[in-house]
Amino acid sequence: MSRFQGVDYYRLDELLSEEELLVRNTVRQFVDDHVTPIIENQYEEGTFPIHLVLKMAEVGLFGPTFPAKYGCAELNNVAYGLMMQELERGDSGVRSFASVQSGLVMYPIFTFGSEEQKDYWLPRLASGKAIGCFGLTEPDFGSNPGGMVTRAEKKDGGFVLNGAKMWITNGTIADIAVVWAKLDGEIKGFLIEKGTAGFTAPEMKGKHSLRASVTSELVFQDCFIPEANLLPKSGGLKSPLMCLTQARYGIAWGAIGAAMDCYDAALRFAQKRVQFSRPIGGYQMVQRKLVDMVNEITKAQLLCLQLGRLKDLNRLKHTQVSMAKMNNVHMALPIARLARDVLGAAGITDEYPVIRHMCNLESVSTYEGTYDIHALIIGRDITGLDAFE
Ligand code: TGC
Ligand code: FAD
Repeated sequence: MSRFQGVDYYRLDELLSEEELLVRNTVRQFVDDHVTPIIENQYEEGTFPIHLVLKMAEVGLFGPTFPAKYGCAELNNVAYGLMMQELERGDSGVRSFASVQSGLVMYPIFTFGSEEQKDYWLPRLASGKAIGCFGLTEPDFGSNPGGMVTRAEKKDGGFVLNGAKMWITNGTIADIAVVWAKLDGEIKGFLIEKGTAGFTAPEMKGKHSLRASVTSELVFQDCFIPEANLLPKSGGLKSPLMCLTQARYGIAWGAIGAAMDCYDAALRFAQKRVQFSRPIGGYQMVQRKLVDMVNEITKAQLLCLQLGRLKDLNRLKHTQVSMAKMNNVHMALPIARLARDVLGAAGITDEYPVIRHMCNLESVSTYEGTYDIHALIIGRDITGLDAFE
């Protein structure tokens, strides 16, 4: 049984099905056994634990909501969310790997792909035999991906791609890249296989955040792609934005996991650490910090649980996912900082997971839309007025 007991101040476990609890506990144990023991070293080295990919697949972490015929577990979205929560308790970089594989690679192939593309790629991605990445962001187009300049040109038997993507998770290690480019002015999705002539994916170095994750550029120079590699049902900015909704959903749950791990470390430390002849957890100001943490975590859990139930009922609005991504990352970062403070000097070391989570959450805050971008998305929804125009 996992040492980690979770945070459940409002008895939310009572709202979970047996299957959801089983899935949650399985991933919790997986993190204890395989992620926690190695993650500080990987983070320090700045490498992704690639040896975990097949093990992650065995636990069903890739495309868990997709049909069994592709080798997936056909779980509901609450179970999927709980998986992302537990994985991010281990590390945001490891959760990112799974989010990209499921939400940003399997989802667009499942949703916009041909039967041949689905039959070929989905079982490989589910089993971890193939790794995927998602190229939307460009050097000059981050929050505003609709402005992208990567271009596809129709040629005999296929397309020629020119352009560059930046900040792409898994890029260098990916067997297949889902890349968004303009074809006659309309955004389309393309599948680019590793080793295609004219395509390179150099790793980006120098990150102080998400260090146990590969981040890359994708460069296309007269890169020829066969006709069969166009995602035939994709079209317009809406297609990549639909993928972002999937990944943002997982991030909203994941941020809870990082926050729970920080709270757990701070609580246990505060109960033991003695200053002025008392455990620091007995001081009013430290208690206030711990209470703020558990309070914010509980609210974030409620937000995600209802979000997941709505998603399972097909009643989800993407603006609701924006709210959960915005809120939950915004609650997790201050919790990591507060936990770091409670730990004193020990909080800056790799003896505790807190500073790693804190640095990771800076990336999580920026990718998949910043707080302000999500605020504007929700602002547009409630006022009917578009601040992006
Ligand atoms: P806009 O007019 O809003 O949208 C065009 C059409 O798309 C629809 N739509 C969505 N549909 C599904 N899900 C969403 N999230 C959607 N957002 C919009 C919308 O209804 C519209 O449909 P229709 O039928 O009317 O045509 O387009 P806009 O240009 O105004 O968009 C602006 C904005 C800010 C919302 C959008 O560009 C945006 O979300 N920007 C943020 C960029 C971002 O988040 N990039 C993430 C890159 S991937 C990444 O970071 C991976 S991290 C991976 C990891 O975990 O490691
Ligand atoms: P900008 O868009 O330049 O924003 C800079 C600042 O300006 C932000 O504070 C933003 O909120 C603010 N801003 C921008 N527009 C407005 C506005 N209209 N009003 C008010 N404020 C505004 N992308 C992918 O496609 N695939 C990936 O796999 C991927 N993985 C990533 C992994 C990591 C580790 C990181 C850090 C990023 C990743 N990204 C990925 C890119 C990520 O999605 C972008 O960084 C993000 O969308 C923000 O874009 P930007 O960095 O260009 O910032």
